[in-house]
Amino acid sequence: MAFLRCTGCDGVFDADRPLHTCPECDSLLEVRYGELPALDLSDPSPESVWRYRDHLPVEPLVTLDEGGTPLYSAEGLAEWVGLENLHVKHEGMNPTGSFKDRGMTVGVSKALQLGVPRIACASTGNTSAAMAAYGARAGVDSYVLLPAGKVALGKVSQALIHGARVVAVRGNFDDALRLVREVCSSDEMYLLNSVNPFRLEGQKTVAFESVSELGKAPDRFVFPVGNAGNISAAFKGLREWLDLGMIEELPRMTGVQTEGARPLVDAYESGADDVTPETDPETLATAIRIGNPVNGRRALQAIRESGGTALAVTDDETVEAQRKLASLEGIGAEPASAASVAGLKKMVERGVVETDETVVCVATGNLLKDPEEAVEVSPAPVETAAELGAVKHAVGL
Ligand code: AN7
Repeated sequence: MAFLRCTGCDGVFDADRPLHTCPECDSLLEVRYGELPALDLSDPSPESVWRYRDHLPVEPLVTLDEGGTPLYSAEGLAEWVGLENLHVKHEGMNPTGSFKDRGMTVGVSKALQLGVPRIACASTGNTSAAMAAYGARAGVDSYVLLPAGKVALGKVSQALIHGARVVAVRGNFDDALRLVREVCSSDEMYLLNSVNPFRLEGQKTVAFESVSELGKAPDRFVFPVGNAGNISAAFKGLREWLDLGMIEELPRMTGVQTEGARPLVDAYESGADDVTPETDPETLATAIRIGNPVNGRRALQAIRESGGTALAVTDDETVEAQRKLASLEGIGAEPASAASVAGLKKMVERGVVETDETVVCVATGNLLKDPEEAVEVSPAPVETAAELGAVKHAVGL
C-alpha cells in the first residue's frame, strides 16, 4: 500500500488526499510503500512504464503506451567521448517525444483516481506537451503556464493542439512555477509539476528499464538537469531496487547543466545541501533554462549518496554533442538532452569517469521538439536550379 511521506518533517499522509506539499511544513512529499515485492526481471513481457506497476502507486487509468524506449549501444559516440561502453536511452521516443510521458501516465492516472476536474503545470515545454496529451486522453481540462517566448516551437504546438489552455507568462519558468503553485492551492486544480510525488514515481521507470535491458545496473547514469525531478526519481527507484536486492550497487548519479543555468552544479561544488536560486538563467537549451530547481535538495542527496557528480557545459559544447548524437548514431535529441553527452565527454577528459565504466546517458527529448534550433546550427540547404547539371554539381558529381 502506498502512502505519502514528507521529506522535511517525516509526517505520513494518506495517498488519497490531493496534496501538493506537506500540510504541516510545506516540504515536498514522497510516495512510500509498506512493502514492495521483488520483481522477476527475466519475465519476458516487453519494457514499458506499466511493466513495473507493482512498484507504482496507482492503476493505469490513462496510458499512451509510454516507456519501452530504445537503449542504444552507441559505439561511435563512445569513441568520440572516450569510453568503451556507452549506451543512450532515447527518451525522445516516448509518445509525446520526451521522458515526461513516464510521469504523466502515472500523475494523470492519479488525477483521475482522485476525481479532480482540472490539471495544471508550469513548463519549459515538454511537461506541458505531455500533460496536454494525457489530459486530452483522460478527458480532463489542462492549463499550462509557459515562459513567454522561451519555449521551443514543437512543444508549444503540442500543448495547443491537444487542447490545453495555454498562458504565456512574461517571466521565466521559475516565475511560472511559483504562480501555478499558488493557482493550484485549492482542490479545484491538480498540480502536475515534479513537486507532484506521483509523477516522479512514473519517471523512476527509466532507471528500471535501463537495468533490465542491460541485465545489471550500469556504473553511471548521466541526466540533464533542470528542475532536478528526473535524476531524483531515477535515484529513488534505484534505492528501492537496492533495498530489494534487485541490484547490487547504486549507479553513480551524474547531473549536467549548462553554464547559463547551473544552480545545482554550484550547490554541489560548494558542498551546500540545498540550492541557492539563480535569478536570471539563460541557455540555448530552453528545456533546462531553470534557476530554482524544486527538487534540488533531493538531487544533491542522490548525487552524493551514489558517489556521482554534477557539472556544467557551454551551449557550444551542447550543440556539438547534439550534432555528434545525430551524425554518429542517428539519434535525434533536443539540446538539453545532448547536454548529458557533452557533460560526459568533459568528465572523461577530466578523468572523473573511468574509460571502462558502463554508462547510460539519458537523451530526454526528441530533436523535433526544437526544429528551429536544429536548422540554425546546421549548414543551410544548397539551393539550385531545377536542372540536372546544377543538381549534379550541388551533390559533387
Ligand atoms: C528535454 O518541461 O522542466 O531535471 O517544464 O524537457 O526533471 O526537470 C523540462 C525539463 C531535461 C530536465 N531534458 O528534467 C518542463 C521541464 C528535457 C527537459 C529536462 C527537461 P528535470
